[in-house]
Amino acid sequence: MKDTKNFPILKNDNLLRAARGEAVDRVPVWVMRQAGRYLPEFQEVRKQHDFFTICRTPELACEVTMQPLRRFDLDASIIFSDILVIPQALGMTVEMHPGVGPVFPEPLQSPADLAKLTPEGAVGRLTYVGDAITMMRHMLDGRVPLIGFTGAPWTLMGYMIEGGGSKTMAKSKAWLSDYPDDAKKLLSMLTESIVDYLEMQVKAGAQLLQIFESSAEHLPKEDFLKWSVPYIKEIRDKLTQRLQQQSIPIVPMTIFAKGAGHSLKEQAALGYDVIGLDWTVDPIEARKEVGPNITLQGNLDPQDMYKTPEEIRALTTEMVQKFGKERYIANLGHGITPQTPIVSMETLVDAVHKAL
Ligand code: 1CP
Repeated sequence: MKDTKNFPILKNDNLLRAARGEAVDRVPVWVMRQAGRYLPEFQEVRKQHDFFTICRTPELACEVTMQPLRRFDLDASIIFSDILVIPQALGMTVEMHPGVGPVFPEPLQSPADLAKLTPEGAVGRLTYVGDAITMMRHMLDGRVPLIGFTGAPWTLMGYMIEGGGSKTMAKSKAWLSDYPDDAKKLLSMLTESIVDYLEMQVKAGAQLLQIFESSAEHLPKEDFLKWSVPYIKEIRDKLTQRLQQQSIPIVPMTIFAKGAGHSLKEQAALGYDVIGLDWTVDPIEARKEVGPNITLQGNLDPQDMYKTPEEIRALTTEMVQKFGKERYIANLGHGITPQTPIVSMETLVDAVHKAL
């Protein structure tokens, strides 16, 4: 049943070409969290099923992955899942409370709790993501590439210690200063699981991988370079090596470290093909920082999606013109928010395609 060899031929490969630095027919565009709460058809599915049931049921995960593609002329799909499936596979309970977000009833409270985590066989508990990826490749019928993803170690560590979203990451930061060896142990454990998980996603059919370091924004530059960057580099290096050993081609990889516009040069040295930018970064400045050999992705402010279609079109056109057609993937600077009007997405996608 699991056919990972005879995938349909890709008809629109602009995303992959942009990621590899090749010429594109049009600037590719997709949107972080393009499946989700701003879509009424997603809300309908959500009324009937728990969030993680959707993630764990390939038919449901594929249905919601497909939803934005039915409405918008997007150039990529991203498999429906969540970054928090890794903490779950490590033995932690994660619940998704509507209107609140993720909740861990028993977060890591002290280094002694690390002994409760179960890294052995963790990737075996995530095969449902691989199954959804394989099913989705067939369902897409080659229309656009399929993106796989993971959270980065520091971001996942944050959720596991804070027990959910946090405005300050105070407890996680206290681990970095009070228990640095245990913090390293946890970050290394997460890194290993992430490499296994991404290897599995590539084998299942993921055509590009994005690493979400969404909580980079909480770290000052020095701490970002110490507690985030080395693990992100290790993920890329180990995955490349792992796939090479099995003669499997590596797929392009994107690092999206939100709030780390202070370290674009350092990010450009990590071996990733694409750097995702949040909306605080100026496109021209970013290009100067990273040089010509990296693809940039981003970065319209998600709050701009509440403006009028005319304003969204003008802002999008200006953004695309600043980035240019080479080595560029259009996106928002973070995930689309739940109250975004549908017409804003239509306008964004159309404006990207018509900008150049
Ligand atoms: O369409 C897509 O982009 C694919 C689906 C996707 C992705 C890539 C979801 C579905 N989540 C994610 C990644 C994710 N999850 C990130 C990284 C991206 C980002 O920074 O936005 C993070 C931080 C999470 C954690 C998470 N899951 C949050 C944030 C909580 C916070 O404030 O700290 C929330 C609200 C979720 C739930 C979630 N994940 C996805 C959806 C559609 C939802 C809404 C849940 C619901 O329906 O109730």
